[in-house]
Amino acid sequence: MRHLLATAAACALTAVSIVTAHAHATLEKAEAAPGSYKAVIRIPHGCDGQPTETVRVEVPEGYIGVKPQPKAGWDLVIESGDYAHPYKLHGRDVSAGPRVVTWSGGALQDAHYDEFVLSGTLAGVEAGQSLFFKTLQLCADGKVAWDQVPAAGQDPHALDHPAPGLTILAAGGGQGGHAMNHGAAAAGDAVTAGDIEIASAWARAMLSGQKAAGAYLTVTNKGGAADRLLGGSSPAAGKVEVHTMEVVDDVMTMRPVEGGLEIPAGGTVELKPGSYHVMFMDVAKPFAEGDTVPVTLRFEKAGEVELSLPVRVVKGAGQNHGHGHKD
Ligand SMILES: [Cu+2]
Repeated sequence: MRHLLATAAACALTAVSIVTAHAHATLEKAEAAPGSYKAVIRIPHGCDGQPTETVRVEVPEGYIGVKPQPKAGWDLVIESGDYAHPYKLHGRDVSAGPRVVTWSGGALQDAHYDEFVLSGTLAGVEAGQSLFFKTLQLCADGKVAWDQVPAAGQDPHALDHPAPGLTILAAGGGQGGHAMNHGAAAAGDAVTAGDIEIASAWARAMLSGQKAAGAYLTVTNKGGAADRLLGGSSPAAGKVEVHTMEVVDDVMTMRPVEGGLEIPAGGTVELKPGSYHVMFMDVAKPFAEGDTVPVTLRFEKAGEVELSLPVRVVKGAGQNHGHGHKD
């Protein structure tokens, strides 16, 4: 009897220590729609029993205009740098901001718990995408790095030291998101390059066997001189061209726009079904709803602009999207 009790107690202790060792640094709210987001990073323990003296968080691409919350007893350092591409934030172009935030000089005991808070905006992100907040804890003579990012299809629970992860929800689908574009549905934020702004970009879902698909977007030229959309390229297609659509001899015909599509100074050109469009040709794998298609568009003056296009099904159309190309 006495022996049994002792064994049970030992098992209970072992179970407790395993649970402690496996408590990861995590985000309080692991799902959010584009827009305002408060990242609360929870630090559950120190480094092998030692108190945590520094917490360093890498700000993921797509989380912009970040402001860290100061903590009493901790020094706060913000390292800023360029974003991978410019974003729109409250109507302004933003191309750089905080990339790394470090709280240091504290003493968070191993037995204690604390939270480190960032406030910012999720921009240029799409539903289903994951953002990872790589987090480093430094102690007197040790560290814990929460910096592992799951490979495609890998379960993050299989990782020893996963980076705190955030999954993006559909725009407007969650409470607290206020970043809906007017009429742009979930097409993401506008992307800018020089004087050119691109919004509401998407690609049409394809039927199996189709080799070509249209993509649509709104291009605004905020500059004082006309620019031209010349063409583009995509790893998903053999060729990307700018097309016009017109009726010739009662047949709807598409053809490349010669010399590129002019975007007048101060003007907006809408590429839409039945009109101008970007054509993906020689597509190996038909675009399916839920995919995103990367494309680089080329402008005469603004240069190259990288976009990732959500794929959408057009209701009641599709069948009639015969392709009258005359190559
Ligand atoms: Cu076309």
